Amino acid sequence: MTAAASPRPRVLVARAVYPEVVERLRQHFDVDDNPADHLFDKRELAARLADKDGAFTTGSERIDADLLAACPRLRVVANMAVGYNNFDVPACTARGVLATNTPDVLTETTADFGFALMMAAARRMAESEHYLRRGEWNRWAYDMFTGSDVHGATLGILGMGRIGQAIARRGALGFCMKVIYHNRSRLVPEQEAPIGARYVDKGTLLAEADHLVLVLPYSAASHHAIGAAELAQMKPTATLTNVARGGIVDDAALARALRERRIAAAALDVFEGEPQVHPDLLSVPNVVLTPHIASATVATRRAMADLAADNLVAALTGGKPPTPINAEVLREGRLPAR
Ligand code: 8YV
Repeated sequence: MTAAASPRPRVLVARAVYPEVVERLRQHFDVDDNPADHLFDKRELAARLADKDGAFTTGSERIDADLLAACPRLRVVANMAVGYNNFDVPACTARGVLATNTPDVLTETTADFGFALMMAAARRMAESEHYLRRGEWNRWAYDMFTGSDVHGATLGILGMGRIGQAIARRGALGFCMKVIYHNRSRLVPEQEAPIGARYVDKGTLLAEADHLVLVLPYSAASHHAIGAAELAQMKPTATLTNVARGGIVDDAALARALRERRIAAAALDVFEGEPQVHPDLLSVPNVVLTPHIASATVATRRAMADLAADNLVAALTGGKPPTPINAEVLREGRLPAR
């Protein structure tokens, strides 16, 4: 069928995703999908998107000004992720391209995982498991893998959005933790009070937290928000957990701090340049490493895929996309009307 003869919008599903979700998209669109889950490089992505009206993306696809210039038909990019640092949002807005993400549906799942990672670091779970697997466990010892308590400790949250608040709730209500946080903006008293959260400056957060959890979005402003200088301000007994984005932590500086026991332990689900992991992190024992799976439960990944599809369908069929990032594009009326 020639391009001009096609009556339906065309969309690219850039990564392998639930076949049922792709089938649903086929009910509305001509779908170019990627069941083999080939990772498109910049040029391949531009070529596949050149004749498309919409894209279903994940954090792996970079949507920037160059790509948008090469894809003049594009009207919507629907990310299956709450984070959207893979999108140049101002460039999308300038071209009238709607960008959407998948907030809310992953909040509690990601908070569960963040809390679990923090506990794993505090109680040395990965380090002790590796020891057991290596066959080194031959006796009990009074100080074997002694860690630090989570209950009653001070939980520090950097980035107090939805996921940060959900982690704080677990700590305060489930584990009697004292919650301190730093964020671009302070919560309202009605949000702070139920969890006893205390707003502090970043220096105080670093100095007072027993367990520091990072849940802030990645941007130029948050690049290396935790580097050597910040790690030096933390307690030597403290743990650091990152479930936000790689690049917020200077991984080389963290590996050094862990090796020199300037902090006790860390837990990382995200890495600078992932899926590559800094080699120094791979060789320090006191860090728990997971491959960016904080949102990975069967139910939540499916909910994320469904929400990304909802956004794509609504945007290209005159509906109201549930979770737009740059809603001004909708107000400016550049997408098809119902
Ligand atoms: C995704 C995430 O798995 O939602 C996010 O921002 O980091 C994860 O839940 C990942 O980005 C894939 O798109």
